[in-house]
Amino acid sequence: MVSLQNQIVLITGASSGIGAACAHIFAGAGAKLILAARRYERLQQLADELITSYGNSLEIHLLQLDVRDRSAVESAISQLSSQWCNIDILVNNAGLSRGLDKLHEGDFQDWEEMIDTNVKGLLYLTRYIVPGMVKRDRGHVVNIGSIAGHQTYPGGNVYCATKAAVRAISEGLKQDLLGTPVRVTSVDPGMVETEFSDVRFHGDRERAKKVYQGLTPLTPEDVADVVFFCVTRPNRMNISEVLLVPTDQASATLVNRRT
Ligand code: NDP
Ligand code: 8X3
Repeated sequence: MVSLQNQIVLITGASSGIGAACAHIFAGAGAKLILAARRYERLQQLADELITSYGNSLEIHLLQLDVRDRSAVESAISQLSSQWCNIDILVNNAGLSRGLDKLHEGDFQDWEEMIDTNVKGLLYLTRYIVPGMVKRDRGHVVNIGSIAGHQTYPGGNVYCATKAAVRAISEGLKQDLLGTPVRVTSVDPGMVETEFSDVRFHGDRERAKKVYQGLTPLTPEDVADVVFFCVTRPNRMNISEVLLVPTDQASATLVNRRT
């Protein structure tokens, strides 16, 4: 098992859900954390929680960053100090869905937001960080994909397309890094209860709650556990793709609701 002690881990979308759960599990393993998101005060709250739980020796660097802004990503990465710039693990987690409209009735702004965040943002982080990994002969990129990248569901159209793109990008990156020790993993969850559905439905909490009604979804910690498992395997081993779903979910459209 690879030790994460003192490894530098950058997590995008750390202000909530799966990203925040990843921050917890990596902090518990002694990693140094670069936590990125747009909501800086949420990152500060998380950092306080982590220090309370894991102690003052925990090293954390916060980045207020919109992954859609290529020049902001470039300057955030290029301006990291020597203490922080040698990133060992990149968790490309920032992402969102917007709406569940039929494609022919879809909202252009929703489409742009999903494509710019889930695809282009992930590409920007990867493009600015992976060259350093190749140079240092070490590194691991974990992309948070989705079951939506494997199966399209009604109204999922553009969100599913972005996650199918993430899957293709992970596969392509692995191919392009062949011959280097840098590893690439796509962790693809089914339903996880986070702020995801609140964001999808633009803050309509009642509608968001119904998504998980009568079934037991995954928790963000379940996903973080899988990410942790993947990055701590021996260096000879690359877990390329993991699809994890709740026991109550058989496919993107087939779930077991008890009510
Ligand atoms: P949350 O809404 O709880 O978290 C999403 C995170 O992404 C937030 O921290 C948010 O931070 C960040 N984010 C969104 N847009 C941007 C941006 N432009 N720049 C920087 N950060 C951004 O949802 P989840 O934890 O569920 O989602 C995490 C990932 O998991 C996403 O990629 C999602 O697609 C994927 N996923 C989720 C599933 C689920 O059922 N929940 C299932 C499968 C995959 P902030 O707003 O502060 O910027
Ligand atoms: C999130 C899971 O099925 O709601 O990627 O799209 S799903």
